[in-house]
Amino acid sequence: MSPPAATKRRPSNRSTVRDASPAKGPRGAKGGAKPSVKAVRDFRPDRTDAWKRLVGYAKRSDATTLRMLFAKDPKRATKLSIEALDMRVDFSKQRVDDAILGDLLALAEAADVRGRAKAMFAGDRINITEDRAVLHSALRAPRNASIRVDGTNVVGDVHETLARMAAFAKRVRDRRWLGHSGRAITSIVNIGIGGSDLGPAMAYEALRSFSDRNLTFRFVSNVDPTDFSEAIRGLDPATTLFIVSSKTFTTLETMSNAKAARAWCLKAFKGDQKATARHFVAVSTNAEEVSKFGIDTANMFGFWDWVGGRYSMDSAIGLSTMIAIGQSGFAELLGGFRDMDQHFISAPPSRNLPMLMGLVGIWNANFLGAGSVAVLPYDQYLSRFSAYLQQLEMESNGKSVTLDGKPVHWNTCPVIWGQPGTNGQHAFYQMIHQGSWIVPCDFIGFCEPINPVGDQHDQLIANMFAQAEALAFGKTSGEVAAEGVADWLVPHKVFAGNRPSTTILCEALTPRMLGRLIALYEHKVFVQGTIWNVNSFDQWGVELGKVLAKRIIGELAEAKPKLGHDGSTNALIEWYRKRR
Ligand code: G6Q
Repeated sequence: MSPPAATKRRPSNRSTVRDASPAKGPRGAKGGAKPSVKAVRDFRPDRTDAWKRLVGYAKRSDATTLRMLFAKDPKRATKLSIEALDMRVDFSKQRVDDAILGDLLALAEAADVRGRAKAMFAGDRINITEDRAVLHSALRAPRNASIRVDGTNVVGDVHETLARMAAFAKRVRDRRWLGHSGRAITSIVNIGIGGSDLGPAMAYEALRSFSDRNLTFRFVSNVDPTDFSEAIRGLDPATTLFIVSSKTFTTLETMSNAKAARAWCLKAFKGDQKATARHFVAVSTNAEEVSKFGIDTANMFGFWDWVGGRYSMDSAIGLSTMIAIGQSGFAELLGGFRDMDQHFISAPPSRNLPMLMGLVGIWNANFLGAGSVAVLPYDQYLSRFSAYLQQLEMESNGKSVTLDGKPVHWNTCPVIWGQPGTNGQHAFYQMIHQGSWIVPCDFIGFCEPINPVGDQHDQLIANMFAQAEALAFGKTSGEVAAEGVADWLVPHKVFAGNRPSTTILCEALTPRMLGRLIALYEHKVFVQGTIWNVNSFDQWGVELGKVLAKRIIGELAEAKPKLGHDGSTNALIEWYRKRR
């Protein structure tokens, strides 16, 4: 993409940044001193000139269709595609032109996306409500890098943990990690939830073809006992290892499942407590709780408060991934993350993949009124990718107050959903093609098949190209009528087209490529959160439900609880208690 002229404009109302008073230590749930970082911004995207101009373009945007944009500029596909890191990302089927892109880039400049990205990479405490640095980039930093938090270079700790993980993973992969009865471990069960589950579960599926096929991997997350019961089905306790993954080691679901696992394991070993040490390891920041549970802290792999749960799959939370694909595979995965980090921090905004992904998302959500985004990988191995992104995007940017605590007057994170093609084509694509909502789509495909069978991979990718083409260009009533369709049927067969999508075409689904793809979305989330001026790194919205659940768990256990909820909740509790 050539940088549109508008990027050179100086936004008239640049983001104002004020220094807050220095923090006096960690902020508890009730909040302590004011945040120490230059992060409490009163930036209002809707007050920038760029935003105001974008509102104007959006009003006229129905008059400019993708058909017209492509007809006007034969080089559009080349100009609006970026080739980098063995991928071609084609934005040309997004409803943007030079003026729109120019002002989106001006908006990013007004929000100081690049400055804020540098602050994040440098370890500034940009997660102001938890007074934490946001340093998932340090998890993949090379050994010789220096990233300081409170004066300490954290890269050394990262590599020390990676080395311990590698030594452990190798013992398991070499069948030298023996269970309590002396038999080698061959089944690995990760117990965790949210950020301690979605990444490992997604990565295992994605990289299954690189994994040791003689090891069995299962993932347990839900407090619903069905999840645990089904996960251990067919497994032998003597050859099963549980990785209890929990940053806090206090999460209700994970601790309940970990206790169930311990009971299942100890039952097989006639209550011999010593078995725990051979069949349980922990990934956590909470050594005290790990030890209380009975796991030897020598078998605990740590991480740090500057790693957010949903940004943690490349920390020790990825232990199951490393066991599956080995140390070298995991190093490749980290290398992929790092490639995208470097691209994000160094590529000019108009050629910067996460920047452009973020900006077209803002255009679609804030100006074209799209309330959701479908992520549609044309690769069965990415079957959990959309679920992973749901957390990454929606937990990060599903906020409605700004960093300075004011209500937002603009929409923030849309709903993220999707599943692999071609299956969705036979189900929900109808709505994307002819429904009343605009659903921007991300199509993700790979040139090299992992499992070549006849021409099936070509069929798969042909379908992906066809869907993006159909969405963009549709079929007019004239074209339908020209096929001899009866007049009354014509309206039903018309495809309005003009439906935006981005196509991400990658060379091959390798560990390195997976790392690049995930970091692409991580930084896209950062770009959008910065423009919306929300804290992308906290998740207070999950707290209230947790607190209420604790209270109700107590009430379900009591003989005659005094219920003080609303009428509906009281009645539901009573109805349940009578029938369970
Ligand atoms: C992610 C969230 C959340 C978290 C889980 C599990 O960013 O913080 O999904 O990962 O609640 O938490 P623990 O790892 O502490 O068990």
